[in-house]
Amino acid sequence: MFIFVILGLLVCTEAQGISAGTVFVLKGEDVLLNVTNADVLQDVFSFTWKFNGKKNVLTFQPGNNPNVFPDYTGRIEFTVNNFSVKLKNLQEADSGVYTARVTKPSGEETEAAKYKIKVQDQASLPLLTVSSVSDNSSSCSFTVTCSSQDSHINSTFTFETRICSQEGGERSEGIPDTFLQVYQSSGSIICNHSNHVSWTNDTIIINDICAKPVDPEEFPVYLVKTCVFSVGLVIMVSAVITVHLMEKLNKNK
Ligand SMILES: *[C@@H]1O[C@H](CO)[C@@H](O)[C@H](O)[C@H]1NC(C)=O
Ligand SMILES: *[C@@H]1O[C@H](CO)[C@@H](O)[C@H](O)[C@H]1NC(C)=O
Ligand SMILES: *[C@@H]1O[C@H](CO)[C@@H](O)[C@H](O)[C@H]1NC(C)=O
Ligand SMILES: *[C@@H]1O[C@H](CO)[C@@H](O)[C@H](O)[C@H]1NC(C)=O
Ligand SMILES: *[C@@H]1O[C@H](CO)[C@@H](O)[C@H](O)[C@H]1NC(C)=O
Ligand SMILES: CC(=O)N[C@H]1CO[C@H](CO)[C@@H](O)[C@@H]1O
Repeated sequence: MFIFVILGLLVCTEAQGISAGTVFVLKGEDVLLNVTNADVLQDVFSFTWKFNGKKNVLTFQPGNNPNVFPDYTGRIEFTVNNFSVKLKNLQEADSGVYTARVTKPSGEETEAAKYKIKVQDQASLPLLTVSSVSDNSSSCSFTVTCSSQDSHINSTFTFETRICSQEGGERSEGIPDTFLQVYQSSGSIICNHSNHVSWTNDTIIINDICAKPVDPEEFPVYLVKTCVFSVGLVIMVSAVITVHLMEKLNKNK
């Protein structure tokens, strides 16, 4: 009987967690959990950060030192002014729901913040292989397999005198929030393995497969919309990365 009640409670806390927006964090990185609702921080008797609704992370009573629980000593920073907590060097086991609760002097309790954290490892290197190449004077067609440890996709590309077309190409993996995509961009076939915090790719140059050169510069614009979109994406991402790098360099000076 008791066990059922406990199970029921667990299910409830799980269900609540799903409604909180998920924050994805790369394994080994830090995350700052803010209490943005300043109103609830007026007139605090005691304050707690909890993990998955039951495990204490930290308790605090204004005027005293914060009390950090054993699993978190040395990897947590608490800011007394705004009650935010920084969790450092996150590991997969830290994935879960973090809630902040305020108790008023009257005994009234309020939820001050809630975060669903999901820690993801760097996406592993995928592998791109080519099979069944058919190449003649008017068209070049081939099938690629883009694979990661847990999943794979097959996709067939056909190039007919400068027209590029593709069948298949995208898949969510067995592992949630991890993706495998294959597409052509700038004369290459790209197999992209990504999750919310990282991506990596394996690439094959089309001209290494097809004897007749495929020059993306010469594709008629209206025929390669889908291809150009990927090129645009890569350029945009590169531009963002370049700006970031330049900012970082400037700061270091
Ligand atoms: C907390 O606030 C800081 C800026 O004050 C922001 O960089 C950070 O992403 C916020 N944390 C979360 C989990 O939203
Ligand atoms: C809380 O304080 C910390 C440390 O000063 C700061 O990094 C963070 O952005 C603050 N959070 C909010 C929501 O103001
Ligand atoms: C070239 O190959 C394509 C597909 O493999 C085929 O449909 C086409 O008939 C072939 N053309 C010639 C000239 O052999
Ligand atoms: C992809 O192709 C391989 C052989 O090339 C085959 O074994 C596999 O079942 C195919 N997978 C899908 C999802 O069609
Ligand atoms: C791979 O996929 C990610 C996420 O969709 C994207 O941000 C990244 O630009 C892609 N990389 C390449 C080389 O296309
Ligand atoms: C890890 C990896 O293979 N990264 C490559 C992904 O693709 C870009 C070009 O789009 C290469 O520059 C990277 O080396």
